[in-house]
Amino acid sequence: LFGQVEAFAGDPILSLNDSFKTDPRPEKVNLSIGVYTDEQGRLPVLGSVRAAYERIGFAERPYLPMEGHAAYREGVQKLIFGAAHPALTEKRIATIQTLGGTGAVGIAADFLAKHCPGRTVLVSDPTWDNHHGLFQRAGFKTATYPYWNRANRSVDFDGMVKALEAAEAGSIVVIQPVCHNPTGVDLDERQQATVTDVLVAKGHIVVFDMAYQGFGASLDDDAAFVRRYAERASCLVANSFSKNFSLYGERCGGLSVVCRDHDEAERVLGQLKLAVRRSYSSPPMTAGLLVATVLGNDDLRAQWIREVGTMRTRMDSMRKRLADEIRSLSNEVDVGFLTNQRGMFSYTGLDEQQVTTLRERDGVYLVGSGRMCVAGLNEANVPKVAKSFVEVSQA
Ligand code: PLP
Ligand code: TYF
Repeated sequence: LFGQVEAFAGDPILSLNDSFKTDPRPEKVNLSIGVYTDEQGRLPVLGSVRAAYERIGFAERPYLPMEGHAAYREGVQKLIFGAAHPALTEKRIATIQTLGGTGAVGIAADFLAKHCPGRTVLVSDPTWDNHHGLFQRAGFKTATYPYWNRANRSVDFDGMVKALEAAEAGSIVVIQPVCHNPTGVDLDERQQATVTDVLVAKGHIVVFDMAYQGFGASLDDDAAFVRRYAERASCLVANSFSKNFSLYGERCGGLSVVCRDHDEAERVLGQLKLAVRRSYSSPPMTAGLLVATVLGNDDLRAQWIREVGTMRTRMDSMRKRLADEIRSLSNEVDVGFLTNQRGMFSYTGLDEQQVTTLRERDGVYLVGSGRMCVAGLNEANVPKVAKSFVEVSQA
């Protein structure tokens, strides 16, 4: 019956993570998968989340509504837009609880396929691979806009603007507003303003995908691009709590659609609920309660904001430690990119061959594109990673 079914090659990043686990070398270093680990290499259990878990306890578990937990959805809106944002006070944002950031982008794609069909979808080159996959699954063709400038390891801003201007009016444009995966380079405030002008003038439909809010500068600063954009035009915002709550397996995320007015938002919310109904009916209760309890209580929210700060500060200091350590070994390797990029990832500029050498010879695992997850660095492994990096760069 299923003899013709093709084998699935697996997700390259998850496969790499699996081969890391079976690598017997004790001094191996995992800088591959996008997961935040602490100085001891463990997934943190945030104190705010543990406290929320204890407050929730276990009681009856009815279905949540299609759109998710009410306090969760309110928490998402305040966190992303800020409590005083006009779109929020005017009640023209439709927000649903989703199955992580992946679920948010997936429902966004399904919603757009039904209500804005036939448009081109533009994603950054490079981007999180699933952007192509999720929009193609929904029936769209995807194309790319330039983003990465290999020569100076920064944003190819001119290329990006030209492509957005050249695209057919009303195209769907996916933008990672902060802590870009996989490059680690973001638009600065002036560039955000220029891109906003182009997007609004062309009537493009923007899908912001924010998976790392709080890992750039602060929870509020990281949302600034989205907040300013939403003052100018309607847009969709997918957000993930996987990383900033360290709740990967609970599948916590949100999708918010900023609309013209309250009536439009009500109708859009209805269509989002329908998309959910046809896909998985309703989101998970424990995920909803955990995040809603942290975001909805002043004490837990304050504690969580501090804990996000701790994760961000550790990643920043590891970037600096690695740069310093490489400089102490060689002044021929340019390490400025490490501290100019931010969030969980750095595009190192290493090619596939160099990445293979790092892995096979030294047990240092990066993604084949040269992406390094800086959260996998710690005080103990930085000297080893620096030495490998210098050797492979100068070979
Ligand atoms: N979007 C981007 C840009 C990501 O990097 C990720 C996760 O790596 C996601 C979405 C998916 O997030 P989640 O794990 O919450 O589904
Ligand atoms: O970029 C990354 O590292 C993550 C990894 O189902 C990932 O996207 C890949 C597949 C998946 C969950 C996470």
